[in-house]
Amino acid sequence: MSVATSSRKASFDVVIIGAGFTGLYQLWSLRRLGLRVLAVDAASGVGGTWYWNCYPGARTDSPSNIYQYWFSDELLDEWNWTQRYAGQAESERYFNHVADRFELRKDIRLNTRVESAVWNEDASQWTLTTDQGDALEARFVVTALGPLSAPVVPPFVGHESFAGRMVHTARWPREGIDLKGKRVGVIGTGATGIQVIQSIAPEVAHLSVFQRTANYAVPMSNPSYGDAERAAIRAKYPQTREAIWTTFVGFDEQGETRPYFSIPVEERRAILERLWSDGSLRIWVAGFMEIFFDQAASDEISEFVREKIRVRIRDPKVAAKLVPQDHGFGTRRVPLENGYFEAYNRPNVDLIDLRETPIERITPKGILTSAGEIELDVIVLATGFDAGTGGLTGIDIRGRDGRSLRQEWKREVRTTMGLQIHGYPNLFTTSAPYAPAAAFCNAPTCLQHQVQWITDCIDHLVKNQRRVIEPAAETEQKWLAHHDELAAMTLVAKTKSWYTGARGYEGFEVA
Ligand code: N01
Repeated sequence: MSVATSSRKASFDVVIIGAGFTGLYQLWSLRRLGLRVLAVDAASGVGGTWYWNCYPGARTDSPSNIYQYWFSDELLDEWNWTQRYAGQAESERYFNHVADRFELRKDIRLNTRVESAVWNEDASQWTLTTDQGDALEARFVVTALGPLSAPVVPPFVGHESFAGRMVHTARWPREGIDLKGKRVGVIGTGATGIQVIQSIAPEVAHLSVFQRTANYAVPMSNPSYGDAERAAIRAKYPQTREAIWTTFVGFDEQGETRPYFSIPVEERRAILERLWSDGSLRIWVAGFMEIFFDQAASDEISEFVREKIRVRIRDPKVAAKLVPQDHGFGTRRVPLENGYFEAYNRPNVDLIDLRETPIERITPKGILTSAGEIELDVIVLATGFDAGTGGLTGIDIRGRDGRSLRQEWKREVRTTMGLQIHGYPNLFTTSAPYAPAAAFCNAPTCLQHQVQWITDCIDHLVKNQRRVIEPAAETEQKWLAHHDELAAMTLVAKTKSWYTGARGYEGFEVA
């Protein structure tokens, strides 16, 4: 059944917040059940992450053959990926194609930001209000906000005084910014900062990189695909489709099963070399599981990666700053790179180590560190996201008895398997904290898994005429205890990163 999408007050079975990877698939899935579904998105186009993150060099680092939907054989047959790792524009085209191909647009309202969602106990339904003045009633709400959708702007003193241009990578203007001949500062060296730095270094007059934590990164091998490569990849789709649901983190290859230290040292080294030369994330997620659990194995593998990085940087003093020493390889999100470390061999690129010379303030002319002022025309904030929580707390969500998710999560973030929250009936969340694989996964695999679970659950409720579903407080407590028990065994939990919610500063603004 189609729905009118123009009225200000309207009723639906399900409202989905977000029209990115998850939202589009959720819409397709729920519509097939015959439900009245609307997806709402603040952006002016579909694609979520791939709509917003149009900064220079933005690209996936899961291969295109597993960074896609599996629900339609026709889609798999007709969409032609042009590279192993798709760039932002190609990914965005894919989501637009999906929206058109499956006629999803008629049930999507763009340029519409959900501001609040209030549970009405008597009517057993949600009312959502938007910045366009809509009042949308829905029996179920699914949040498809993405884990990394609320950009964080650190509270630098003097922020407002900068006379040049300051831009967060996730709010990059779609018309682009001409950086040619400019003095540019990039703050942040996560996956995003790395992609920006390696892309703009050759074109800017001068690039100052402000690094707080050095990151490991693996060189990307990104061959173009022609018909022959695509045919070979398609021929393997049945196995790939099978594999992604059963591997450790939703990639298409399982790691080494023998214990790390049971393998002779030369053979260990040969395996690491083979994984490294694949030019992918295999060395991280399809190598040795011990990097996540065993300090001695982590030390050895981390040193292997450090050696690989060190030799690429000419100045040993710069190399010493770029080689991570404070955490093990793979305990934070590992990015792929293309010439990132070589960028620091260029005469127009400087590395500013913020651990030695912290930022004191932003000035009208640039950035003042404890070593002096660096004059800049453009400041790029590659400072990441309020991961997992930011999308949800950006909406004023009121559950049973008027409880506020924003307030509750200030005290403690809680979910049941990342899919529901006690006190918020009929609210389903995706890419939320405490899902079995919310962040530590090839996102498309785990998000499709979550969508399928939510679809089955709603189908079950509707077919069995059950109006409300909500996890019990004890169930949630048990789940959190179980999650924490497992997480505590890992080196990931002992490392500061967006995985563990660490931001390194108290206050911040969500852009
Ligand atoms: O964000 P981040 P991101 N002063 O949080 C620094 C996905 N992604 O946007 O590490 C100075 O990783 C911060 O320093 P520190 C991917 O999952 C995927 O880069 O906290 N610096 C860090 O260097 C990725 O992991 C792709 O000490 C400050 C950086 O900013 C996730 O998105 C591409 C600071 C933030 O790094 C997030 O990546 C891009 C401050 N006050 C992103 N505050 C691909 O698929 C923060 N920083 C390839």
